[in-house]
Amino acid sequence: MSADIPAPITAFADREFPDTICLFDVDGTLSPARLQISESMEKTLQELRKKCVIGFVGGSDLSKQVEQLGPSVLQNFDYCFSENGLKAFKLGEELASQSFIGYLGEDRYKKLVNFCLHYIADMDIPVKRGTFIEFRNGMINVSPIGRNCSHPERNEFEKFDLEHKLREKFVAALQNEFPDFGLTFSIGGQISFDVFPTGWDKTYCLRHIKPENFKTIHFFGDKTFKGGNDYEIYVHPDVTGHAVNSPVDTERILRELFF
Ligand code: M1P
Repeated sequence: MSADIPAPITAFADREFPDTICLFDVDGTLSPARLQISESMEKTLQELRKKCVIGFVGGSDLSKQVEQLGPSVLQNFDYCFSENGLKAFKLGEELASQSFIGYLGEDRYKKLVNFCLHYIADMDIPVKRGTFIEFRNGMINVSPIGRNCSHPERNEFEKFDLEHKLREKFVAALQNEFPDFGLTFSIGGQISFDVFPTGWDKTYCLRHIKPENFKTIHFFGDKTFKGGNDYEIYVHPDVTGHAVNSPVDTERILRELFF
């Protein structure tokens, strides 16, 4: 949030609804995909934080979330969950995290990466850039065009993929090749898919908030359909899920619920 807006630092118990937490997906929910949060959304969240506890849970790593939600993100949210909560912060303090490589082991990891790189090399797509596999703490992110593409190139890829189902076919090939690796392949954004151990989806973050015993857990996300990366948390029995179609829609629902 911008420097001229002081972030509230009240204890959870002093919020108007101390037993309620609002968790938000990032891309398409708090900000447009891979773009910055609006001033209006920042103000809404600041007001919301006076009423209840707030957090975000995104598939991306923290550096991308800082780009999108601002450099003070760890101060402006009570909970910050990067990589589905595999990297987690409460009130700016880091919580215990999980490692993808620790789960999979170097040998199986190498087989997976080699398969992906061969598959991408054989793909005939209009544009290829760089960083086809991004290695993160709790997952890997695989992109046929490469994460270094420009914004117009990412939009073009998304359209091309919608027509040719490149990522869907890639995921099917991976599921066929590695049925016993216990992995989930999740298409959450425009140009890539995330690969993580089954169960390490966005519901993973719920274990970090369990000690607070929140009575109401709201979740807002735009990929809440089956196969989307918000689906599992959206349908979780402990969660009240809200499907949104844009950040503006998120603000509309928040106004209805809290203001
Ligand atoms: O937050 C959704 C997804 O955002 C990015 O996806 P893409 O670059 O394909 O638009 C990635 O950071 C991905 O990991 C994440 O799930």
